[in-house]
Amino acid sequence: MRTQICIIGGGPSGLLLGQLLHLSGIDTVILERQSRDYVKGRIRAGVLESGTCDLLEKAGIGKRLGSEGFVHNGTFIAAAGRQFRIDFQKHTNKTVTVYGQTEVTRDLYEAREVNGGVIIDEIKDALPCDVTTKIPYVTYKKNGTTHRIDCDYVIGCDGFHGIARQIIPKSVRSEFEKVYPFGWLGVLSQTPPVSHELIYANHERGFALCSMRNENLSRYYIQTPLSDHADHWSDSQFWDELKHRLPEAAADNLIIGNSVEKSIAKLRSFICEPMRWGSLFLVGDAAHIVPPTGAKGLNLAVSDVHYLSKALVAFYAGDGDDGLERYSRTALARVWKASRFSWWMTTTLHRFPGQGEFSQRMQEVEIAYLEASNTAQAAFAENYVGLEF
Ligand code: FAS
Ligand code: PHB
Repeated sequence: MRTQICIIGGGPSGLLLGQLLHLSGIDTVILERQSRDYVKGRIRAGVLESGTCDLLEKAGIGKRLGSEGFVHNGTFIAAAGRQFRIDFQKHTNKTVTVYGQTEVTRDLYEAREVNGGVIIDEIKDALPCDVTTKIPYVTYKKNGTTHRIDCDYVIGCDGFHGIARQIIPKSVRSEFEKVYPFGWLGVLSQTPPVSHELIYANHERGFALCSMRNENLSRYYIQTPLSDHADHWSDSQFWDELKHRLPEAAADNLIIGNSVEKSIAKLRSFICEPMRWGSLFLVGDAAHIVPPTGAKGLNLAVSDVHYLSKALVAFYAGDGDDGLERYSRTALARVWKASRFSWWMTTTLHRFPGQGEFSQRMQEVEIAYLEASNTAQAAFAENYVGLEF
């Protein structure tokens, strides 16, 4: 088989790249190791930056996002029993939209089906080959048979545990990593959200986050030790602990119910440089991971897709490969800034094991400064709604 662009990974970044290239008449094949239903069923991110919403709109999948997404003009920060609000609209004239990654992925799969785009799922052993040449190809197994796809470029949209990044020789690859000494226990419940906007809570018992998916589907997270397992937590234990960590008014307002999903996610900051190796490009979680505290994971994948799709469209339009040459540098510049914000949110709002009194006071002062300073709130808002592409 031959195509112009072979995309490894049918998650949001692979699908969105495929969609944008399709709209410019560029042929792509997507290889995915899981089944479509498995990918569509995954529960991950929930907050979309304004730039992400604009690009999804441009990709032609803005309809449901526009009608079902929750537009948020601000967010709440809670600490020491009180909470204050940061107004995104006032500081940036921009908003974020709460619309689950599950929904984004579903919309992208539907668009791909409508376009007749090729997705080969449940494949094994995808392997990019000859990526240091201008005639790369990818081999993979499906139902025990080995297949080959010849292409111009191979795009690694295969997430943190994918194959693409491993292809870049260690001698060329630099990896920057910080693993946080705690996880997030997330619960999805068919209950009305506790607040019309998100609440990020710093508490002596640990971090907590109140988010949502729709009027009757809420998403809550609490910080837990890495040694914890989701099945060690009963629903009532989860609700009790969450109530402890929220200001009284919010705790009184919390409507509890049975969890429909419960899982623990590890927290890490990770960046791989470069994001290109010859005819191989890395996009999204394949190149970088951020702790979810800054709600940047999916949004960073989308900004990579923004830069790479523009560069590929220009290349196939005969406008040269300057954009491809600059891709890694351009994407990484935004990745590092969003990683800094995610690291700062995580460091400021979580309790670290063995955290000393000095760093405890630093956290308290950091939050007090944010509460009191218009400038600090403006900087927070600018980063949260998303830095310009
Ligand atoms: P993805 O990981 O989504 O997709 C990669 C795809 O490649 C997958 O479908 C995988 O099956 C496939 N693949 C992997 N290896 C392959 C191979 N060898 N061959 C073929 N296919 C292969 N972000 C937030 O902002 N908020 C959150 O609350 C949040 N929660 C998260 C919870 C979890 C458990 C995880 C892992 C991430 C979370 N994120 C969150 C970050 C998340 O949103 C990611 O940033 C986003 O999924 C990145 O999208 P992709 O780069 O497309 O990678
Ligand atoms: C979510 O809704 O899942 C969510 C929202 C904000 C975050 C992380 C996760 O920072």
